[in-house]
Amino acid sequence: MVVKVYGPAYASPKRVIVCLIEKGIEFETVPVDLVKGEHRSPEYLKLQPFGSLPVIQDGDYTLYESRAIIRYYAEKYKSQGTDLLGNTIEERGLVEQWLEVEAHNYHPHIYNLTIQILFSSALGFLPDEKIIKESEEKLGKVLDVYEERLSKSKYLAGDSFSLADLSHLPFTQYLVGPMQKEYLIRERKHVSAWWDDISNRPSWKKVLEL
Ligand SMILES: N[C@@H](CCC(=O)N[C@@H](CS)C(=O)NCC(=O)O)C(=O)O
Repeated sequence: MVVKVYGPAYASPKRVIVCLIEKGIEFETVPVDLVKGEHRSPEYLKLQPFGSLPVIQDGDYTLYESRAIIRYYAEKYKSQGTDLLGNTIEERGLVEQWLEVEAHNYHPHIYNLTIQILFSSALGFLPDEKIIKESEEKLGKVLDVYEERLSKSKYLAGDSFSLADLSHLPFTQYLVGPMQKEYLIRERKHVSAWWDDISNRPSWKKVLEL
């Protein structure tokens, strides 16, 4: 059964796609155009009642929320492809901890920057310099904690690449690329080495080519 991923052009669906590639799971993509409002169509809202991307359909199983989807596939195919969850329950605990950090400490600030810098004109408003400055500062403080953590372990949850690292890829790519805020990564030695490592994985390079 080929997994259908809705909305491949955007960052959150890419979180799912890079996971499917790491796990060696076959997938196909279904374009959904946010600018045209396709995520608000009655058909799409039947799949994702909050109107966000992504959704996956796997046979008659439908799942939304990108981090729920990556946890589902990492667990379902634990022994296939890259193990993304750790080998012991303690390692798993750390993966979960850093996934939560990504979602609740890292993501809100990088998401604000994304909306203000990259999508404000498409959404019809002017970027708010105050929000940009504050978000940049707050993200810097979060990255200071990452720097400390990554001075002690190669990846966020330990010695192996995991869902916790993977989950950072799409929005950090916006940060270092179109947002031109690469300095936030590069001025922190261990964060910089970590970013080079995870963003050079063949799975992520493949996502960028899609
Ligand atoms: N928590 C959701 C958030 C997904 C999200 O923010 N998706 C964006 C695209 S990257 C989106 O659909 N934005 C349009 C909207 O929410 O109206 C997830 O991780 O799946």
